[in-house]
Amino acid sequence: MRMGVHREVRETAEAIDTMEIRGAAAIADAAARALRAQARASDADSPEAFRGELRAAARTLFETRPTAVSLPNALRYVLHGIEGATVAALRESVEATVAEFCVRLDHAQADLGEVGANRLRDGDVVMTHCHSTDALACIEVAVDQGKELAAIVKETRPRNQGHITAEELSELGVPVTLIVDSAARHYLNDVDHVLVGADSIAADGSVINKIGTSGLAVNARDRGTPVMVAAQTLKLHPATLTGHTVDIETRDVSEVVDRETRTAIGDPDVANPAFDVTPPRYVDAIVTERGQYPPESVVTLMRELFGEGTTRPWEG
Ligand code: RUB
Repeated sequence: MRMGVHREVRETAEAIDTMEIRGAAAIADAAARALRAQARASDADSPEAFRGELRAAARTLFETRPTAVSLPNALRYVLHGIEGATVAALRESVEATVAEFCVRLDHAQADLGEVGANRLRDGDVVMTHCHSTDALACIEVAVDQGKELAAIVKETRPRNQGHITAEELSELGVPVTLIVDSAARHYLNDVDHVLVGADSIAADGSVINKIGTSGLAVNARDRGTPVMVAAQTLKLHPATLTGHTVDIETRDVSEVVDRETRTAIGDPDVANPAFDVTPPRYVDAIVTERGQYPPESVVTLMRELFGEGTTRPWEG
């Protein structure tokens, strides 16, 4: 009997699903490494069988969370990047391709950080939403350049990823004020930049990020506070070039309210969308490792990097 999906792939998929591994960049990195685990463990006796196993592993990973396009982009990078006429050659190619992908991911974040840091001036106050390693890379570089920054950090209900952001900013020596999400507008007059990450960027420049990003951006525009989105090109969603929309994940309602409380308050319907869409007119700049872009021109970069590709990672 042939090997099915490897245990490490199933464990990674489970960890992404339960958000033990979370954030678009971390998900991409973990998915690529899981494909490598599948390749290492494979006992396939033909190149076709080997590729079939990798495709099955990719499907398992793909089916975890629908919104962060970095996941299918990572799977596509590996599945379409490997070559070899034998199982051994293919296995080696997976090793090399995954290593190359992980290095590119790190470099992209570091390069993006340099670009984003140029937008931040000494003494600036930044408001964050959720936890984004791309956004934090910009702050880290600015701090390394000797700029003194302060941060107002939204807690980001229901999962409180703002706590992770607060902790990491404190480690960088950035003074943090943690606020409840609904206090954001109250503080926007004191803020020089809203800085967020992205799970996906659509061809029209819309930014798909943690629920609450769009309301924050609209309020920031009302207050005249610039909104900067830090997103490496891995977040560009190629299927949106041909009219596809980005699926918005809805998560379990128990993240919003526990069963006991829900019953006690009259058992209302509860909804828990995890992401929302910020239209391009509310975004001032998308900062990538290739430089900063006004959202409306990100489509040029998307065409250059992805062509018109709309296939799912294991197809085409
Ligand atoms: C995470 C989130 C982050 C983006 C970007 O949501 O919305 O802003 O994924 O993160 P969740 P990064 O916690 O539901 O995964 O810049 O690290 O890729």
